[in-house]
Amino acid sequence: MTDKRKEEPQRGVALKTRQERRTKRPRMFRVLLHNDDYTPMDFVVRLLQTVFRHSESKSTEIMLHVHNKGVGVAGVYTHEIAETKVAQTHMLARQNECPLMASMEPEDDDDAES
Ligand code: TYC
Repeated sequence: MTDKRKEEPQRGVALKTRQERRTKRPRMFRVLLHNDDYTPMDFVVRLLQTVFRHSESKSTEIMLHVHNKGVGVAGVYTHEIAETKVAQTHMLARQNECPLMASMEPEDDDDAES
């Protein structure tokens, strides 16, 4: 069992399987909005419309969820797009002197790239 020659072919098979899945399914990230006491509700609704491309009613729904629960999902994107949305959120918030915070977290997906 400790013989390296017996383990190596198994590693090769495992790598090939992961590579096939990786091209099919990139890892996805939730962009989260966090509640605070100072950012105006209408600013959050406009941000959800402009940065996250939601309708006005969906934006209001998400904003109220964050307001009531403390955190909520603004959208789900690949890593680079999610990073850009977080940065755009922080830039717009700071320009308007709002403390609004966004963050990102990976979706649970065993088949996605690590
Ligand atoms: N709690 C804020 C208020 O009462 C509204 C708000 C909603 C702020 C969502 C941030 O991510 C947020 N004005």
